[in-house]
Amino acid sequence: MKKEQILHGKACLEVSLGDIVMQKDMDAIANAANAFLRVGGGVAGAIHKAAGPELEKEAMDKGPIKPGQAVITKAYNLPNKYVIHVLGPVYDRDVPHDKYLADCYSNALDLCEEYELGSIAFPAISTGVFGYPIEEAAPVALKAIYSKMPSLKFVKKIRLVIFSERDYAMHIKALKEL
Ligand code: AR6
Repeated sequence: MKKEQILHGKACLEVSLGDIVMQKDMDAIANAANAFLRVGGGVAGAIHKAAGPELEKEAMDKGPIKPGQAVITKAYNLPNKYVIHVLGPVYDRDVPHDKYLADCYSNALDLCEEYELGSIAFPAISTGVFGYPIEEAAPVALKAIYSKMPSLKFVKKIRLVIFSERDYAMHIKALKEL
């Protein structure tokens, strides 16, 4: 698997090329959810398909959520303990989009700390259906995670799982510019 990583504080930040539902070694994965925490497409569709129908039942009771917000559920048939559902900003609508996008990563990491989790994998939130250009989203995501790393007590590994070679290259560029 293609990957690059950096250390900061006591945590490791990794960018890898892959599929968010295949992260067997991670305690939690993040879902690029919709406000009502329904199944949806893209990352959400893949996560709900792999987790099974129980995931939507639990998640829907926790919605609706607002841009930047994060909620946690069990992971059911996924190989992880938890799914952390975040609502990314719709690029043209939810402004300032960079603040809402950073909040997604920051609030998800806060939930990991609250649940004393050691690791989480994120997809590139908002960069699909929600239209956030990948070259703008990559540095926002990486900076939001990087700035939280020194304060993390439980989380030791954060992985950004990127779905295409082109998007992966954008994230590696942003990782090197941190
Ligand atoms: N693993 C990792 N990344 C993936 C995968 C996967 N299996 N599948 C797609 N991506 P999106 P959003 C990438 O649209 O923009 C849903 O319908 C994809 O290439 O899943 O936050 C929800 O219900 C893209 O770069 O999330 C919401 O309504 C990135 O993941 C809405 O879409 C995010 O794409 C959320 O839109």
